[in-house]
Amino acid sequence: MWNLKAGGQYHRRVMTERHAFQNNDPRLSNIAEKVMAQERLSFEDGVVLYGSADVLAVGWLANHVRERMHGDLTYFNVNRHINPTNVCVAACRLCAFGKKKGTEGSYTMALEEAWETAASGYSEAVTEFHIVGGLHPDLPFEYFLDLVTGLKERFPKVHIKAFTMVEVAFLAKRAKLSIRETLEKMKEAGVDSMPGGGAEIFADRVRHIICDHKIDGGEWLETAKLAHQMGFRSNATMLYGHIENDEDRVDHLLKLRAVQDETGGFQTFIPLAFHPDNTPLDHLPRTTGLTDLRQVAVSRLLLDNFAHIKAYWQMMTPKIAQIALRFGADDLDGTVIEEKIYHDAGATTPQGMRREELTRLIRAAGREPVERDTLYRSVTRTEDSFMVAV
Ligand code: V47
Repeated sequence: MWNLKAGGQYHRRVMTERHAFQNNDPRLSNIAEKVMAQERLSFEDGVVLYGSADVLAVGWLANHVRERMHGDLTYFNVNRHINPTNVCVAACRLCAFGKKKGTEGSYTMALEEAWETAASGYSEAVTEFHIVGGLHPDLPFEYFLDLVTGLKERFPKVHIKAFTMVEVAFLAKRAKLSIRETLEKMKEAGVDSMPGGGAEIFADRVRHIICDHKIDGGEWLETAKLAHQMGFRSNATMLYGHIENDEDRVDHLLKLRAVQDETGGFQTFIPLAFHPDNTPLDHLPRTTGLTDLRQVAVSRLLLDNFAHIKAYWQMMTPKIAQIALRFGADDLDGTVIEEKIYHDAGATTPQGMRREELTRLIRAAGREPVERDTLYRSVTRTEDSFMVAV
């Protein structure tokens, strides 16, 4: 139905059972109809969603989808990040974390140290270790396998989400193994799933500038596909807010959607806002709150085959992440305990957050917190342990 508004502007209202969608951008009307009819959005729709001045209407649509999928349920986990080394040969312009071997601030944990780190800094049992590191020029593949095996021996109940597709491809090359053989060995060692990092932006033009020495976008997607076919679940990310344009972002999201159609192996999508401090791109401005919220919303709308969209509070700040729970996100990530990648690049968020604080943020957004494990099974806690619903 069309309503004539004062000033001659037409506003379209798309009726649903419970709500009416209103917008100040007529280009959103067709998109709203598709969203209500659960039809897939196109590349052109994605570009319109990024370009629309009516961010609240875009957010409303994303929230509609989020509530259709999850109601008020909002997920978080009790996890710990471990970054075994920051030594990296890649020298990506986007990164402040990676250091050349032997330079100031570079480090590599001895295995004992990594295992001790895993046990430190929390009083509640974590359900997940999130392990990401630099591309070290001479640490052997066995170091990473031993790291995982040792963690599994010490913490048999904890899910190990380790090594981005970029690390998998790099370790395969170093060990002179195929990607399949590398993934098989990781599985034998105890890797349970993979984090979503290293995806950045798939478009070659952008990738050449921000992370020239990493695998290209096609290789990232092929590695993820193979991992899924071998039974791993993984996450997917997109680094936005640097030199990419709206078309690059849509292209990235639709490439992920196409792989997900084939494998169904992605669990959650995590948009990551570029933090420029201490990187060669430090002349670029930081993203704004509305850019972050729009990114969450467009991700929810385009990635119709992803179950979850994560508002990673470490990257967005707890306040924006909380608002994102009304812009399409259904997950805040976790307690983290110690974050390095964003803090090296100027993040001012706390290093970690207690479980109680995460649930408070979720409840204050009018949502219902659910502690999950990495595979989104609900977790029930006893005093010093946890149980996963299967
Ligand atoms: O791949 C690096 C990004 C990623 C910067 O799977 C930067 O659950 C912004 O992937 N500014 C690693 N971003 C982190 C990651 C991640 C985080 C949380 C949860 C999950 C998950 C995965 O961090 C890198 C890169 O895209 N990154 N430097 C920077 N200066």
